[in-house]
Amino acid sequence: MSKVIDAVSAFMDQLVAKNPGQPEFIQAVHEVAESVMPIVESTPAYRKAKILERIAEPERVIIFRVPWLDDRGDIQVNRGFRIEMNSAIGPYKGGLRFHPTVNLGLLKFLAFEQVFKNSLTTIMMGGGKGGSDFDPKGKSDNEVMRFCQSFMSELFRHIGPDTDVPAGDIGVGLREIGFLFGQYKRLANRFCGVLTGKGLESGGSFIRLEATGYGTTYFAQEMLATRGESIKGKVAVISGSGNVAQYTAEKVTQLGGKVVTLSDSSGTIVDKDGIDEEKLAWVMDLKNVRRGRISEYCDKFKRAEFRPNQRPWDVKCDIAFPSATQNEIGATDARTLVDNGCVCVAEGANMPTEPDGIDVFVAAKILYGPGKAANAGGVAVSGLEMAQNSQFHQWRRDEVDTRLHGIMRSIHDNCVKYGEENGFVNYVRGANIAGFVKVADAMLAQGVV
Ligand code: NDP
Ligand code: 2IT
Repeated sequence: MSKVIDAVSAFMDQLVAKNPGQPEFIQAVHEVAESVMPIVESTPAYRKAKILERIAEPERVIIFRVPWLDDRGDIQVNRGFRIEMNSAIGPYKGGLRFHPTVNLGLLKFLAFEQVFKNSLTTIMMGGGKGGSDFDPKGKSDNEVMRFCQSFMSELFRHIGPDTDVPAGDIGVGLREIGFLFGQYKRLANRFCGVLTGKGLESGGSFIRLEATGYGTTYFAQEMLATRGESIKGKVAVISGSGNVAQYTAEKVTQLGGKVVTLSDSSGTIVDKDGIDEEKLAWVMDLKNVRRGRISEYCDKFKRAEFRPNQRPWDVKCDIAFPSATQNEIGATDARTLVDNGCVCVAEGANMPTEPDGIDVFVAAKILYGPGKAANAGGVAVSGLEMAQNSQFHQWRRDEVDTRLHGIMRSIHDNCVKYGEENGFVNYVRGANIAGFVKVADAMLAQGVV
């Protein structure tokens, strides 16, 4: 065991020295390295081929200037990125994030996570991520369009349906993908599956909009089933109020659970009566059409309470669905959740729990589904969208939903296969090992590239 610990720390020392100022990337790699090092150490071929060292180094990073004109006619300058992390098992695949906090290290963490997540889906997709420090909040539709057109004017030469296929993430939804696709098509003179998450009328797939939230809920269902439990009658807290949060709330409610919170970066709304279908429809209009703030919920639904600058983790629940952003659950929050009786955490967001928080969940032996397994439904349906686009054919809604459900079950089975230890499933280890082995074997087969 101490040999493995030494190997992890030697590997991490090199990684830290090579990647200064990238704390999220270091955090994400450390978690995977801890899980897979026993396998790397006991597989001479992996060690000799420097699989771990290569997997932590992006194949290619593209950084570019994105100038655009705001509504006053002033010039704005943002920075664009695309991290092409790993193409061993398929074309680079992963979302674009538009948020002021975006930088190289943040996107490298997301691209790194994406490699293992995509591997878990069983679809042929490598890992990538991109985005910009552009903030769509408070911008007009025309400003967002001009930004997207400028962003794509550079990105288009690097992507393609068999090369690199971006999609949405924080700040990039249907509207942005529409503008990005329009500009790609104009520049490349090709209608193809170069982006996923497109509108249904532009070659998108049924269920892609819902996929991450639905998939995370299906994953929670699978975890609960291992203990003879279900979502019916359970109280759920959800953070965020964007795409993932909304469709998690929808599916949890459909399955008989009661959702009592949503949040955004300004605070949390608590509705002890439950955010039912009707209230959720109002939230979707608020967030997706009127682009308002979640606090407005309490002006409309008077029995609900707004807690400014707070996260939902101290609200008593059975299940938690962190669905906003990275590092939103610390050790104290994790302890509060466990102490209040939370039995299941399914991560819709990427890396929402800090390492100390994960330790709390694992030590308490609750059902803890890490993002790269639990939220893989989004990219899985992106993979299905690519398959449909390559056939110029659209599958039915129920057909895609059935496939999504099947994929989430198989990811869960794989986590159990690799993560079971003395009757307890460590989903972190399970997801990391299952995701890693497939990519590592493909890299071995492809030689030193
Ligand atoms: P959206 O942009 O639709 O929504 C993001 C939500 O999270 C908003 O409510 C936003 O609040 C909140 N949020 C964002 N940043 C912060 C922050 N720094 N602090 C507090 N709240 C914040 O994004 P998505 O729903 O698509 O993404 C949510 C999470 O899910 C991300 O971690 C993303 O990587 C992950 N994910 C998304 C997938 C997808 O298909 N879209 C697939 C898999 C994972 P505010 O409006 O105030 O910023
Ligand atoms: O983090 C993610 O998996 C996503 N944002 C979705 C990626 C995709 O290509 O659909």
